[in-house]
Amino acid sequence: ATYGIGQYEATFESIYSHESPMWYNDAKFGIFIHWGVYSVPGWGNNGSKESYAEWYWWDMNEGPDLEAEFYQYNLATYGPKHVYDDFIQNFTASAWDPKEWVDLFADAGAQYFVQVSKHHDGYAIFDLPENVTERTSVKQFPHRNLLQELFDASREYQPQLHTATYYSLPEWFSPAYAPFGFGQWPGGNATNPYTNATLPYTGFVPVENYVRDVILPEMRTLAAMGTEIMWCDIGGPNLTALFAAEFFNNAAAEGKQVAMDNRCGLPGDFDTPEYARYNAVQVRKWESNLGMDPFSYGYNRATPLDQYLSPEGIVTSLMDIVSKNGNLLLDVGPTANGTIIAIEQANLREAGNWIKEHGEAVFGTRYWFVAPGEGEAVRFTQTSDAFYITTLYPPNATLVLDSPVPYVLGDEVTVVGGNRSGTVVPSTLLGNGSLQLTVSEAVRA
Ligand code: FUL
Repeated sequence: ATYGIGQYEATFESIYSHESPMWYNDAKFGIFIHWGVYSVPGWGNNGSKESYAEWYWWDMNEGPDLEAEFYQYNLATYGPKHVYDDFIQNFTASAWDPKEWVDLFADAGAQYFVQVSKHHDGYAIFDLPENVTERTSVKQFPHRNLLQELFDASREYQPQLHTATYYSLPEWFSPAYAPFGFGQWPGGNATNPYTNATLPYTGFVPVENYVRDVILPEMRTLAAMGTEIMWCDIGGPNLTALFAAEFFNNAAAEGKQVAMDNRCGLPGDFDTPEYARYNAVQVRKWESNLGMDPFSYGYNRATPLDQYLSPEGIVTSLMDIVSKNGNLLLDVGPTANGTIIAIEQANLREAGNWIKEHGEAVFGTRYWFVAPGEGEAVRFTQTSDAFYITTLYPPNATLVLDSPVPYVLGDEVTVVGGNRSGTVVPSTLLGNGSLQLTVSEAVRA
């Protein structure tokens, strides 16, 4: 891909010609952060009933018929007159040290993070002019430009740690824009029929105005703050081609490379399967996003701690995804005071030990053209001068690879990482062409 200065025009074809940057293809592992007003209730039910906790506002408005347990939980916990924006005063960030976050991301071996800058609830955690919106963490609680503080803290780790932002295009229930937005009050007005709570109704604006006066300036603000990925959500009415041409051209002029995902209303640079992943190699770049929580991005206090993704789960997911040309964007859901809960921290750090120790098989690699079948507990990556075999479980003493691998008689197979790094693993080709490795007790231990 080339990224020429002034190369991009605000047309579908021009923006579509952009590709995911080299740093992004090399980075493999990012941390997603859903932190906002929804972190205050921080609840999304559990088990098979679990829903995304960052959807609290949506679910609390669904009423007793559609979301009975949600409705009851909200009523029992906060009473009938409590509206979503009453949570804002408890979005305190009182225990938040952005440096602790970026230290954790670095310990985890992550190469980038994607901070939610504004979710569907429309509450931005960065500064915006009053004529764009007053629902920001600067104008209201906790009266801080949280995104800017996080970006500032991440400087210590740059350029290794890339800084990026999630941005939801539409907003729910905004008194000014709801009618064309993603959601409406049930019944189509600004009073919630189930709680009788009424939001100040300021009249509705046409969609073109919302896109021009809210979405575009918000995206431009994020670009000016130096976001390296515009990770949009939901799509819908937009001026994305106009924004993207500026975003790409300005980056090129600064000698930087930036990316957009596939949810900005255009195909974007990479696909974003959600709590899902591809089973086969995809030639187009992709990124699987999922929470460490079994089914929520935002903090969910109802989730038992033993259900968070384990260190083994993180590592095997990463290697599976990377072997198929994907990146892993793994989400943490901090609490309202800015704490990343202990289980998430511990599991990220433990996974990070493995990831960093085996970094040469992960970062900067490319996929091998064939991914082993589901039953085969190995994954392949390669660079221009090495081929890597990662076992998803401790291997048997004799490991036979049925998949075709670029092995030539006489090639040396050695251990990567740890204190046995460099140890030779005896290898041979079987009569049917399969590679057989003899993995000694010492190497397996
Ligand atoms: C979805 C959103 O609705 C979820 O809340 C979450 O942000 C996920 C990454 O994208 O579309």
